[in-house]
Amino acid sequence: MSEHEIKFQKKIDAEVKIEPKDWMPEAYRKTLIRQMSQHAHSEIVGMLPEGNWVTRAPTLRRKLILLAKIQDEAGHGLYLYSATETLGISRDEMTNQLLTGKAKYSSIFNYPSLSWADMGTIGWLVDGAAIMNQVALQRTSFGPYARAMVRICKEESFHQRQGYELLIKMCQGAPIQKQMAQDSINRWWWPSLMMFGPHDADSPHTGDSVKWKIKRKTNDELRQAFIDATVPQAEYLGLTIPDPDLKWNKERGHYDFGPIDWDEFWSVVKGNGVCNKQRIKDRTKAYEDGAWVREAASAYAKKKKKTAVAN
Ligand code: FAQ
Repeated sequence: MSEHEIKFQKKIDAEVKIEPKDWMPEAYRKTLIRQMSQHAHSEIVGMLPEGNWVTRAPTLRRKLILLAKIQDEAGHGLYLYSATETLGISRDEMTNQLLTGKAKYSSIFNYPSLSWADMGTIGWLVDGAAIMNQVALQRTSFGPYARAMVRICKEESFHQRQGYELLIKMCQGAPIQKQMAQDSINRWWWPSLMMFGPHDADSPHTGDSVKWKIKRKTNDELRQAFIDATVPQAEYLGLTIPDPDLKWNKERGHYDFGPIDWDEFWSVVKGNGVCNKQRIKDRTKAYEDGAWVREAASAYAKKKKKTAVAN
């Protein structure tokens, strides 16, 4: 280890945040750019499954909530892209990596949103899983990432609650509404567990990320915490989690659960999920449609700079 590296690790061990201009190992910078940009991409691709239901929201109140949530996700993408730019990569480069398939985004957003109940389930399970991961990231070692997470977590917790409240209403409604909620959980449960990534033993990045305190908890620890927190919530709704092996384990003090279909996970990650192609097509269109906004903003910035110089 070089002197720089020893000093860096000491800082990490002492819980001192790393800031953009501080010395950092190249591998630390690269890991952060990879994880943070993929996180940002997930936020903006994650707007699409919910965007699908804006025009079909059943009431004005539900429509307002859904619109506010989707706008929040755009904001999360913005904080995260900005935080990632401090590591020396441009927003254009990151966008290019997303649109050309070089960068990943969360597997969960390649599943279709088929019914209104999915708007509740996405909030409850998908945002619920996201929060479990992001609460730990509030203490991540890179300052701009940790600070972005504090605000994001506050908003995510509203997202989770609005989803759960939607499902409570559906479960108290007509039998067909409760059935819709059950069908939705049947489809989203396993993909939500996959959001936490492969088992620790199969996770190439966990070792370094834990050492550098980028990750404060491992994939398996977070997945288990999510299951333990979510099962009682499903019971309260009167819904069944689609896992026959799910059982409280007294000795472990945790729920045991059945095997995750990792073939499905990797197939989706590699681009073969139901919606992968559509998601990239939609993001590409949004990027192209936004060209005039970027051009106008650059022209305005240039004009302002010129005026500032003249004064
Ligand atoms: N999907 O060695 P690990 C949200 C990849 S935000 C796709 O364990 P790592 C809000 C991984 O990138 C959701 N790929 O990797 C919202 C790596 O490939 P690479 C996003 C996945 O980074 C809600 C390879 O597998 N949250 O939902 C996935 O240490 C509703 C090996 O894996 C974040 O991004 C996956 N699920 O751990 C928005 C949180 N899992 O890069 C709208 C920040 C793993 O070498 C609506 N990220 N891979 O090519 C993290 O905490 C970590 O990056 C993990 C993965 C835990 C996701």
